[in-house]
Amino acid sequence: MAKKDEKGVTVKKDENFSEWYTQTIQKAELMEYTQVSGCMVIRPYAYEMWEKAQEFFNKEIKKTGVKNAYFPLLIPENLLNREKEHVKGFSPEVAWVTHGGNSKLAERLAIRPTSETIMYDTYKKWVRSYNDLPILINQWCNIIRWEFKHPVPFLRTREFLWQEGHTVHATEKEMNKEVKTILNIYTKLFEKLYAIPVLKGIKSEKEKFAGANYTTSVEMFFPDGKAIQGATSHGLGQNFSKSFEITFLDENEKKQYPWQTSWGFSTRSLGILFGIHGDNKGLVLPPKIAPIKIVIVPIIFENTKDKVLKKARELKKTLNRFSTELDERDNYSPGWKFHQWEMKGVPLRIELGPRDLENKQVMIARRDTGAKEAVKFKDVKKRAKELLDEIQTNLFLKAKKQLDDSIVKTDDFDAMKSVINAKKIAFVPWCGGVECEDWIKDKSGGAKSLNIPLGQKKPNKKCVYCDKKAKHYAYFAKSY
Ligand code: 86X
Repeated sequence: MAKKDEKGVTVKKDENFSEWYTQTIQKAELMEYTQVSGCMVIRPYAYEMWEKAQEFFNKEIKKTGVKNAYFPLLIPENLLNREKEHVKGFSPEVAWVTHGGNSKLAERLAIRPTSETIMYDTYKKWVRSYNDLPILINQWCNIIRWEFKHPVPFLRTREFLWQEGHTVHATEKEMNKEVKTILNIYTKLFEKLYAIPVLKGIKSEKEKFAGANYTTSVEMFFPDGKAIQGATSHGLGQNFSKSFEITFLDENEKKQYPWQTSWGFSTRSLGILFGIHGDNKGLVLPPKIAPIKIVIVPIIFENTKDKVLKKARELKKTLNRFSTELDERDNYSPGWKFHQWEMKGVPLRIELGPRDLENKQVMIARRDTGAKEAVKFKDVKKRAKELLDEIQTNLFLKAKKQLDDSIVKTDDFDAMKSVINAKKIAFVPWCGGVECEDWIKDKSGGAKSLNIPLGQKKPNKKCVYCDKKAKHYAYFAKSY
């Protein structure tokens, strides 16, 4: 192992968050840079977490009838330009394939920046009558968007992995139901697996996806005081079905344009996970998404080595269903190992030395609180299970408190500005206007609306900024 990696994270999370983040994800062996800016390696330790997210999400969507498929990476230029509203503003980010070997292609091929166009051009062939609906398809794939803002591993990369779901329905009502179902699945994914609380709601007119009738999202709050979108679910209306000529005959043999949804979350969610739960020692992983939930570190002395290792291996077997790692490496000291596993965020550490062996016990240390306790061999399995559950809950509650403490409700614009400046989230009565949002952004030092909680009753208030009647309360903050 390289010398520089032997040290822990050298800055405090709350003093220099971005440096803390950069160091932590490298030292915890989550990623590696390459020669291409914005294109990073996702190392096995992080990829395993992505697999956990895939597993969780696949299970949920499959319960609702969604199936996975795969559509091509390359999209011919004419298809990408089919829906002008959707590509508008995005075109500078499209990466193109122009040659096959040395010969120039007759038509440029876009590397998918999102797959609406290629998928809907295909759906058109599959939809004839109401019997062909709904279409419920998801794909897991990579995306390339040639951004020019400086890249941040996981959070803003030119290539990333995601899932994109694209569904087609006979009625608007079914479309709305799908949008909501998926938004609820995202909520569950973040809250149950990632232990991250979310703000769930509908995007403002300004912030919605231009190709959609409306956009819903789950938003999260980052320790550096910026909000970040974790996932979105769009009600596309008939916008795409009209531009891609997807039509069906209804029960009365009448030609109709179907109603569509699209929805996605990406490997950015892992960056959010690392950023929210980590501490000064490095990563802190919620047990449910941790690739290794328990690490056993044997305390080795020459004369008791065999006995201690024998028991440690036996313990590993008992704890195997918690993905337990036994660190038998003999070229590192226990203290060094403790630090490394802390850096990697492993939820529980079990220490076993000759003295413990005599007492028929182990020491168990929690990564989230640092608390240590002695546990008798016979109780280890049961106690480990309890502790893992406690850690999962504790991390969620801690993040929830941090989120709740960051939200300030006010209907005064000066107060709103102070809230934004203090790197918090303002919850304000708002008219929802596009122009008004421009003004607020300008006058508040860059705050955007995050989203608007669904199902609220209309406030009897004026808009926080423009004095028009408020339509609803909305969250505003600086964001990624
Ligand atoms: C918007 C919309 C939507 C499916 C999602 O948010 C979830 C999953 N897609 C994505 N979007 C673009 O449409 C887009 C288009 C082009 Cl051409 C581009 F270069 C970048 C884009 N970025 C976002």
